[in-house]
Amino acid sequence: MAAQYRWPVSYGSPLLLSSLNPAAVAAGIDIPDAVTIDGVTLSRSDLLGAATSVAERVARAQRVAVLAEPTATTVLAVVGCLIAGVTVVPVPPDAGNAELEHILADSGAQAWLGRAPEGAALPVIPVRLHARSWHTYAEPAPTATAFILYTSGTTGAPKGVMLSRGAVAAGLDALAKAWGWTANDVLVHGLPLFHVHGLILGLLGPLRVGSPLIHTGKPTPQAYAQARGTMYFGVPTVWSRIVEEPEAAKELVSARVLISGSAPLPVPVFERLRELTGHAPIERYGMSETMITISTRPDGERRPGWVGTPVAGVRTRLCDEAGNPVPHDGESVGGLQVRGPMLFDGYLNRPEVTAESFTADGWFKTGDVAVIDAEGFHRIVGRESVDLIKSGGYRIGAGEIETSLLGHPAVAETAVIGVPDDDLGQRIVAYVVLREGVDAPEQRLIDHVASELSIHKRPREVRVVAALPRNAMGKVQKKLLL
Ligand code: MCA
Ligand code: AMP
Repeated sequence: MAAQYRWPVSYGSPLLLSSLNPAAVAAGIDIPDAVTIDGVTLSRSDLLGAATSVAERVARAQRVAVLAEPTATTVLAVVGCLIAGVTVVPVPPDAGNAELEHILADSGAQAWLGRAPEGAALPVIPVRLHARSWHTYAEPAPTATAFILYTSGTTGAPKGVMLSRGAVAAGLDALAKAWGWTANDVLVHGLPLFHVHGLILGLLGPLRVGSPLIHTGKPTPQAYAQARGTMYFGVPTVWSRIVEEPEAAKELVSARVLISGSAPLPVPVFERLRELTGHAPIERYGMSETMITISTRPDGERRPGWVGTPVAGVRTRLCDEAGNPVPHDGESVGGLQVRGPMLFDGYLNRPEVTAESFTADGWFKTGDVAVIDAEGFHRIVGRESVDLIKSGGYRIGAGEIETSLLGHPAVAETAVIGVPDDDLGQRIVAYVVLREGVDAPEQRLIDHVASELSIHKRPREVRVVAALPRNAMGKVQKKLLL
């Protein structure tokens, strides 16, 4: 457990989902459209009543898995668990067998809440959209684990990031302050509900701040254009697809803020978005382990290619490989380290990896390299490791894909890299040496990964080669493949 590394939590409302305060809802402080998703609109009282009914059914569990499809069922499952104080393990809805087995075994989830994948071995607790309960639950402690989010590392299977309720609340309050986010906003996005971006910022944010949420389903330019919100979230791939459709982009003129994160926003996309919508996008930087720690501000400078300054409660610094400080002069590059009240409590079941990811004096080593200028503005230069790939805003470990490919009978050796891609930021490319005398169409290898892991982890391209470039020690030289 790494709770000792987190700074003390001090946050606004003592209720994590403060807009669902039972007393306020009973007193008639309701809105008809708290959440709109998958063709269903839930008022605040619908949401509270139905989620409390879920809470009653799930309250005796400690930890449950939720197949995080973008549906009202997922929303009620997550909110019900938060009401009851049960830890949620969100599972990508398209997770293949290997990924699913790993997440369930590692997390120790006791049941599926809501819809379960076909052939599920765990018991299934149903979620009923029209059930209602008005039982009141005491607010669980801020130290309780709200979520275990699975995220890829450079090697091995994904690790479970433990996020406490206090960290979530502090992270959301810092963003509300940074972005001037209030109950008068209407948030629009179409991001997946199994990562910090779509789930915590994109669902719990509105429920804490009290602003309605419109989830668009697939985040297409047309869906964003039609939604008519004040605040839009997107990963860079979403924004680059929007600027390719100027008619849709122009519909965003009436928004208050457009916010980009999860991966670097290319400068030409930033500029084109400003031209078409009149809004210079807000860029913000974060990680599953830290939530959002750095952002530009709607009332401050927005500099293309830069992600701004730390949000409330966060401190940042740069260090070289020996741990010595690197000057904040806008040019010197160093490893970015952060601290703040929104940091995670460690990787589940991995105390050594948790300890290694913090410095002796309690700073989290992000693994990103950055520069900081004299005004405290940050630019993310890249990752320390070539083995962490960002594709469509998803963090994908090369090692996990290599393990999957090596499990295919035709593959003798493989090296997976991320190559620059205009649409996805990075595109996953697998170099493969086939076993002698064996042939396998490239598409079959791609499908193999898509069926074992999640679809977004599939290589977009497989390049069959006679040998991989190796150094004298026999280590694959991925930089030569790039
Ligand atoms: C193609 N498909 C296949 C295959 N080939 N399906 C199965 N097997 C195959 N071999 C089809 C699928 O049927 C599906 O089609 C489509 O490919 C899905 O491909 P995908 O690449 O996933 O879709 P995309 O349209 O290219 O997605 C772009 C996207 C997505 C919508 C931008 O990448 C996305 O949602 N990204 C968000 C990532 C995110 O939220 N990251 C946050 C983590 P069909 O679509 O027709 O069904 S970062 C974070 O949380 C931190 C804190 C932060 O900073 O925010
Ligand atoms: P994840 O844990 O999936 O959220 O991935 C976190 C990683 O995404 C960070 O370590 C960065 O490499 C990258 N990232 C997130 N936001 C940004 C951003 N605004 N600019 C550049 N990289 C980003």
